[in-house]
Amino acid sequence: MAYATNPILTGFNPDPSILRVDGDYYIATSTFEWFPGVQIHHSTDLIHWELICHPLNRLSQLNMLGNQSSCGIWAPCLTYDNGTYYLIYTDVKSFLGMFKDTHNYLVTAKDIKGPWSEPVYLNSSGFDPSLFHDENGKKYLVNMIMDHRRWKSKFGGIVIQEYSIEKQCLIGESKIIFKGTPIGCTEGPHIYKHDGYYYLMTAEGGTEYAHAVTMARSENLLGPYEVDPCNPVITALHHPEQPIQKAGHASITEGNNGKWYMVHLCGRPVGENRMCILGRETALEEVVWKDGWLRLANGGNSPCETVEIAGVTADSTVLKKYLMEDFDKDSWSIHLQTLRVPLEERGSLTERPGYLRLYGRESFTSCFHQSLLAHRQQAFYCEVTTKVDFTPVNFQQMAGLVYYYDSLSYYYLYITEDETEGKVLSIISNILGNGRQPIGVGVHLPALGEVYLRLTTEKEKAHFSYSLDNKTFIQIGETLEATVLSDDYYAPTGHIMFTGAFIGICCQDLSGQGIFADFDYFEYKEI
Ligand code: 6LW
Repeated sequence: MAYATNPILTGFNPDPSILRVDGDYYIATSTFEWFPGVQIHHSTDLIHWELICHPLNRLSQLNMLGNQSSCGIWAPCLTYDNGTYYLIYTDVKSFLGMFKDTHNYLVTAKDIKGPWSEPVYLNSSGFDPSLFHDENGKKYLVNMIMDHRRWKSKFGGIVIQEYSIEKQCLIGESKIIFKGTPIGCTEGPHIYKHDGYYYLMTAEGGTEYAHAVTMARSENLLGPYEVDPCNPVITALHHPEQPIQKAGHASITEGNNGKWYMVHLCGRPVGENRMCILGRETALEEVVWKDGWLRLANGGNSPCETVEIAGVTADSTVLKKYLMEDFDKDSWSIHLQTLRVPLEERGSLTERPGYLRLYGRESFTSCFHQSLLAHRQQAFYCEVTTKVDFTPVNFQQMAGLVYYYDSLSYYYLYITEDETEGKVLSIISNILGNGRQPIGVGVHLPALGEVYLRLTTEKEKAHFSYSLDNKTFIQIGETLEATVLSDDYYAPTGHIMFTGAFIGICCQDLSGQGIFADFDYFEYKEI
């Protein structure tokens, strides 16, 4: 017996869109302001998953310069028809306040690993677009309609419109086919044809602890749709004691074994305030079609921690993740991402062979040109180490290791030059924009030479340490509260944010003199 353990995609991998082609499974997930855009994981057994590509790897496909935090790629939809892979995505330009600017695009490829095409613009009427390939060869785009009018629900319903491959645009009239259920917050639509019915699956309840999956069906694509009498199909709302929470925003596929599976967004809260440090992740459930409706195979409607995968004899062990990126090749690991745009001239793997040279640019507050390369945090217990050679000449020049949520919330262990104390190692703690420097000027460092910087995370807690010999690591600064680097920590502000925590290397030069820092390696180790 083989089984999958949830979440199957750990760390910030929300809004999963699953696809099976010729016995291979693929899941596309959201990447927000992180570049390149969209993560596609691959599996042959639903248990072991490998990140294989980011389809949006060119500025002509995705230019997020200036995008606010938590904007960018929301909820991609990956489908396949007649030898072509289709990826629908939204580049959200802004979302705080009354309005959201949500531009929806389509790219295609003959191979899942690309090259993916230039984008075709579709519409901007709302987010969570999804492409349905009908049996008659016609294709339809569905998305949620964003309604900014204060006397209406922001969630204006699910709209459908035909897409023409020939004309490469939406054609005909659009129509709202589903206004949602009393659960509300109707989004994340996907249409499936099964046993003569069109099934419209949506996410409802909002992406936090009331999240749920709603199913409706119709004999006609354009409706009317009747809601599942036992709705919702899945939610964790009534079981706050369970480790897998926030179950919603799902997609389904038939498995190689003839059974059906659902992947859905989930969260794993920690601490008394139930904060999901690892962001929203992806879980798997086995589902069955029963009496014309979709049901969880476990008989209930709340998520499972493990799922038996019939017909698979794979070893169910999932190894702890480990990455040693030593920057000795012409590109870095697929697991490392930049903010909003590629590093381009801000980073070099050739100026000093075996090192990544980061040229100092803008601060973490900037939504434009940051010199930062980071790995999503995918486990509660991990240790990240880098070795950096940096010789700043003023206090506006910094380089180091950052534990990052977004432009307002991060912990930064950095090297700088103090006009009185010389080269020092210091810490910035900036949470929801409230900046602190908990250790003052910082610890003196030798004027020249490399320093080892480390972050160790232990669920709700974390701490920085440093070494000059890579043998003795000395903790620097206080124990850090990790739960503040989470979507949930923003909730009291009235703003929902959407990303998880990242750990990265970076360099800033606010004096504009273009100083650089050389990073010998970046090691991410789950412990
Ligand atoms: C996603 C939508 C949502 O597009 O969050 O809260 C967005 N609901 O379904 C980003 O994950």
